[in-house]
Amino acid sequence: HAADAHRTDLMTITRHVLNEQSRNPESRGDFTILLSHIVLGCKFVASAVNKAGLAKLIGLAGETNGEEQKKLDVLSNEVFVKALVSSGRTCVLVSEEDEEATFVDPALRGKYCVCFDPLDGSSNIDCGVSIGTIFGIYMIKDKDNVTLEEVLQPGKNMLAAGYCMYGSSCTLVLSTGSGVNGFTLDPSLGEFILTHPDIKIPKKGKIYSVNEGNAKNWDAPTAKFVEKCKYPKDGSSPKSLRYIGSMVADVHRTLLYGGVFLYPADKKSPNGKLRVLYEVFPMSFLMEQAGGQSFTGKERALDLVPTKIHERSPIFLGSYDDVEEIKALYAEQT
Ligand code: AHM
Ligand code: MG
Repeated sequence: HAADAHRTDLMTITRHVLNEQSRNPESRGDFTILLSHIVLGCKFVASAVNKAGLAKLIGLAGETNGEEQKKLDVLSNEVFVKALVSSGRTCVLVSEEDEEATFVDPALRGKYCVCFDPLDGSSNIDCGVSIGTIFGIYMIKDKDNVTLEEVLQPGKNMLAAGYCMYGSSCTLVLSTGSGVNGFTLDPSLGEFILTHPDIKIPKKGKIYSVNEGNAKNWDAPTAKFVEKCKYPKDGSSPKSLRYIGSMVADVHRTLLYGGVFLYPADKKSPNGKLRVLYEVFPMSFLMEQAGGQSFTGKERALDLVPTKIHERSPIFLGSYDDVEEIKALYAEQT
């Protein structure tokens, strides 16, 4: 029986990625090793997030009583940096938590660059709402002579990207450039199991996701688009609004249910809020891999060439047809 096969033939994330990589005869397992260190970081954060409400009572993992509690985002960053460095497969790291890029000690260097936001959705941490980790992976040509310029590549050069959502269950969504797959953490096994193979985003969606509190500062195309969502003129039903304020959760819902997620430019923040290297690029990569689109208001998001590591960009991503509408509104304007 198919159901039996599922229950007894577990496709773990490691097995899945090994299968994918084995299609490349030059693959020597480096990527799989890197990924297993990212997965370790995600498991640690999942466990810490689960205990967060109790932390005052029992302390978070790795901390003894009396020691001052580390903030969850700081703790998560430390775990990811240490896991990535010790993997021996990275040469440079960019984290939302660290102002400067981290260049790995030459003795521990590998060929990958990882850009990540260890715990995104900071405003949701203290109230137990879903938060997540986001990561994008590049290959560096010459690990021994890597410079910051090499980190500032357009997103389309990314090798892999993913996120882990610490929600009602813990879900890791990954693309290595041949589609998108979702894995759910089985806490009793401590393994991520393939639960959402080959995710495709619906071509058109019924949901829009945006911080509407910023409406008074929006540019004309954004305002027009949201107006169309609420008062469609073509006889279709209005879209529903869903906004969590955690990019990972809002993008995850968009990926599965369809629709659009936007963090546009506004008068107060002309470049929007979200960061190119570890928020906009990985999510755009996943969207395109799932059959959707991602747009900055000017261009395909993955064509953008960042000029600094913490650069921001406006972002509109989601179902193909919905993003097409937004592109048309921006084209009209110019
Ligand atoms: P953070 O890095 O402080 O957590 O901010 C990023 C988060 C995203 O997860 C989310 O999409 C966005 O900020 C929400 O911003 P806002 O509160 O302005 O709507
Ligand atoms: Mg963030």
